[in-house]
Amino acid sequence: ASRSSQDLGALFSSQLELHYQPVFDISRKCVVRLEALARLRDGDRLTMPSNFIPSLNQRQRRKLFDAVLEGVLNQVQKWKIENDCITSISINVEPLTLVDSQLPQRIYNGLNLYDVEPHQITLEILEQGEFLSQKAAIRQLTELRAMGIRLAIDDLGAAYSSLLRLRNFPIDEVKLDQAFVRELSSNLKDIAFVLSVRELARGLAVDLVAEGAETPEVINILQALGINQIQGYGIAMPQQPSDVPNLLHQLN
Ligand code: G
Ligand code: G
Ligand code: MN
Ligand code: NA
Repeated sequence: ASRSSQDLGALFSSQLELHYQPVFDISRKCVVRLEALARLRDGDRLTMPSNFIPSLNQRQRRKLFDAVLEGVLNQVQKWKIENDCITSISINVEPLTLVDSQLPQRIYNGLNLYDVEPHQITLEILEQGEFLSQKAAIRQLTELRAMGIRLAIDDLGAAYSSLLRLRNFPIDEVKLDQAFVRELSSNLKDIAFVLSVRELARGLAVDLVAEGAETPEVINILQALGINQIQGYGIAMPQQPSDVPNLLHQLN
């Protein structure tokens, strides 16, 4: 696909750029996933999601998702990442965008067009925004998962609904919110939360990722607590696509 296919021209005057942050498996010592994070590029200036997503309407958010999906599929096809540790690229999706009735078909078409396997895409369900109907959400998620798409609950613990989502949604992965991880080396309370969520994830047989690991101390504590999948600035910052192969080389 050309650069212009990733252009949200009608939406923004700037180009959509995707940066990628790894999830590192500390016991296998390799990167298991990459999370795509949207930015807008205007010359030397990068605009972060918190500075452009809130002002988008629902139609525009759907367009953003389509553009991110296409960018990711294009990148997966291009990288042809040759190792068996990375299995999937993660895309952030808001509840209202996720339940759009045409979404499964749009993803299906994209996968076919780029010759990418469904399990190579993980959808991270964001805490921002509520599902209007739990029933409709579960129906949609069940359809996506039946297609082979991986599903994750993002920012677990950051909002009131997340335990119910964990209980009711068909998911493959849960990401413990940064709030429980960042101060792990100084706040003993957080150890209780991490251990409890570890047991919860084990009992439900879902992958658990700790987000927001910023220091070697926190990474060591997570490892000692039996948390293997770790994401955060202490592992790696989000990277430009051109830096990803080098990063994988360093981490793997
Ligand atoms: O990129 P940054 O690390 O600043 O992310 C800030 C927030 O924006 C996070 O909550 C992240 O999930 C969200 N975000 C990043 N990329 C996307 C995207 O493509 N779509 C949506 N809806 N949110 C995104
Ligand atoms: O909501 P979500 O988990 O998708 O948010 C991802 C956001 O968190 C991105 O903006 C990313 O840059 C940021 N992030 C990733 N790792 C760290 C970290 O270790 N510390 C902090 N403060 N932010 C992080
Ligand atoms: Mn996320
Ligand atoms: Na998150």
